Amino acid sequence: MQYNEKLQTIISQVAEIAGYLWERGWAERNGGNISYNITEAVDDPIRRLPALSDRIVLPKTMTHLKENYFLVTGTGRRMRYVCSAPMENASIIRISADGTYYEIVAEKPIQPTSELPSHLTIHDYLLGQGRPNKAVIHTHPIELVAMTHNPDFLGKDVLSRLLWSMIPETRAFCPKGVGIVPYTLPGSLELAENTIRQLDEYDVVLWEKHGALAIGEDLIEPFDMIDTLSKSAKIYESACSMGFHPTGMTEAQMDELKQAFNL
Ligand code: 2HA
Ligand code: ZN
Repeated sequence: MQYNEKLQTIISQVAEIAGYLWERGWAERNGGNISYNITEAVDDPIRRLPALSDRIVLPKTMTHLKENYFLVTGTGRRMRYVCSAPMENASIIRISADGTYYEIVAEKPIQPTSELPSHLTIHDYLLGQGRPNKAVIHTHPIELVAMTHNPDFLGKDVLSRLLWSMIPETRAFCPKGVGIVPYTLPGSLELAENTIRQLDEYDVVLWEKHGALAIGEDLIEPFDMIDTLSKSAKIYESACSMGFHPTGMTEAQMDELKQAFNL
C-alpha cells in the first residue's frame, strides 16, 4: 500500500527504533511493543479503508481516542522483523466512534500487541490531560530490569537518584527520573492503571522484573531516555563488577547541573 509522506516517515521511525531494540538485546523473541498515534497523519484513503477484522471490544471505553488511528506492533511479532518488514509485523487500527472497540484497517489483519490495554489506556489518559505524546514504547532493557530485582531500589526516586548520579547526561536528559510499577501481570488492565498513575510524574516507568515503558512526542525521544538510563545502569553494573561501589556524583554536583541546564 502507498502511504502519504507523513505516514511513511512514522513507519520508517517505527522500523528504525525496532532495529535498535533488537540490537540492544532488549527484544528477545517477541519481547516489547510499540504504538504510535497516527491520527494527524491519516488521510482520506486511509479513512475510507474497510475493516480487515471483526470489531474487537476494548477492555474499557477510550473516551479520548474516538476515531483515532494507531500504528501498533503485532502480538507475537519479533522486533527484528518489525525492523526489516514493518507492515508485515504491525498494523493500523481504528478506534470506533464511541470508543468501545477497534478494527484493524491496514495493511494485513495482524492482531495488535498483548500490551494493547496498557498502550491505549496510556494514550487515552494522556490525550485527556492535553499532553502531546504520540508514541508509547515498551521494551526489556537488561540492566534496568536487573536493578528492579533489588527491593532497595524500588522506593520512590531511589533508582532515579542512583541513575542520575552515574553520568551527567542522565541527570540532563532524563530530568524527571523513573517511576516504578510493582510487579503486575503483563497485558493486564491493572498494569495499565498502575502505569498511568506513574505517568503523572514520569515519562519513563519501570515495570518491576519485566521492563520499561516510555512515552514521547515521537519514538526517538522515549528510546533515547531508556537508552540513557540504561547507560547509567551499565556504568553502575560495570563498577560493581570491578569490585567497588561507585561513589556517584554528589547532590551538589547534580544541583549544579540542574541550575546550569534549567532542568
Ligand atoms: O510483547 O513484552 O509485555 C511481549 C511483551 C509483553
Ligand atoms: Zn514485556
